[in-house]
Amino acid sequence: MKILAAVARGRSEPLGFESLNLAEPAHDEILVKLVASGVCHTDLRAIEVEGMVPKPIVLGHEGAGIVEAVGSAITKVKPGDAVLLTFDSCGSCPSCSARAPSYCQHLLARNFSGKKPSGSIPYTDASGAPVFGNFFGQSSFATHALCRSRNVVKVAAGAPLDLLAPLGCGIQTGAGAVMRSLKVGDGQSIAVFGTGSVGLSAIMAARIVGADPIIAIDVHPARLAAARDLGATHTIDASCEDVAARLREITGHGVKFAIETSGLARSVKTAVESLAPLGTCGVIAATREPEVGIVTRQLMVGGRSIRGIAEGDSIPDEFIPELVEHYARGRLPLERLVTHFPFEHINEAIHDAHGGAVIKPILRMGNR
Ligand code: CXF
Ligand code: ZN
Repeated sequence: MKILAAVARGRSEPLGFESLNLAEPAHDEILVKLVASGVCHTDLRAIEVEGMVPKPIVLGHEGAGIVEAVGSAITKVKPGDAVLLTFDSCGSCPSCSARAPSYCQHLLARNFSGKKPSGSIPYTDASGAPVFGNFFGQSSFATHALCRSRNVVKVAAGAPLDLLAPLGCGIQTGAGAVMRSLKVGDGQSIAVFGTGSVGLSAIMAARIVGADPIIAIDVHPARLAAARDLGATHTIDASCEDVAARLREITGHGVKFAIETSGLARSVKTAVESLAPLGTCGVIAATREPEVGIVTRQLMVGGRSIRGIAEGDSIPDEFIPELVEHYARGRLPLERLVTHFPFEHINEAIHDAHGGAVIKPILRMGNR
């Protein structure tokens, strides 16, 4: 079948709209007609960083849409079902067997290789040349996506897909870091470094679990205002305040939990240094600098920990419906993070996400 997709061909070129050929779903595949897709910073990184994914490729990994067709082995969903798309995992490695699919041993092959698990390349372009896809098991910057059972989550008919789309990555990453990975509890202190969509999702989740204080750190006053609006009890402007000193002032002996979403080495260092004894720092963003400068003595003395977090330790079939319920009850006001763009304006959405003019761009594909 023919689909329309935004194709990334080179690192400095804008995405280009192309008609591509996509095969009908195989026995274990699900064809989804996309209604919306969030844009995540990992999409931007994949465009920019040479070698992160093969090119040309169709990116996008916060898709939401309606099932159009299913292969013969699919029982989880049927045509007409509304679904959110998320990361893919193999389902049988030690991590998946231990209910930790976001640490699947085949995570890179399943989500970043540009190929299907069978090794085939999903599309051909107008000249018959191959185009990579299957990004996070979906490639949602398109009118249609081929997915598999493990990376689709059914939601209620009529659910607002053009708001819920980013639950599949950015929102579950931030919220899951608080609710799943770190299991932050009532009355426990948390500092969130970076108030993009992941950091703000962590703040909304921290409010849901009753964390206190909830301290947001960023350099943009508008983002800090958004953080306060969404649950932060305190904010620190790192452009003009001494973050470590302010954290000590607010908490006395340091924070129980820190979440680092900015990807800045000095921010990771401050986050770790700000931990109370037995505190944990969750690292959600990869730093570009090779050295972070954490002194192991800081970890050892006081039993402090630092741990990496991918996709908020989410088991999507369980956690995404929980988040949908929080949204429905008004506890996860996603609409405050979102700016909508028509699919045709994808390069503008990417530009605005880059510069921080918008928190979470969501593309509308014009279906439904
Ligand atoms: C994540 C996905 C899982 C591995 C680490 C990076 N990015 C999501 O956007
Ligand atoms: Zn993402």
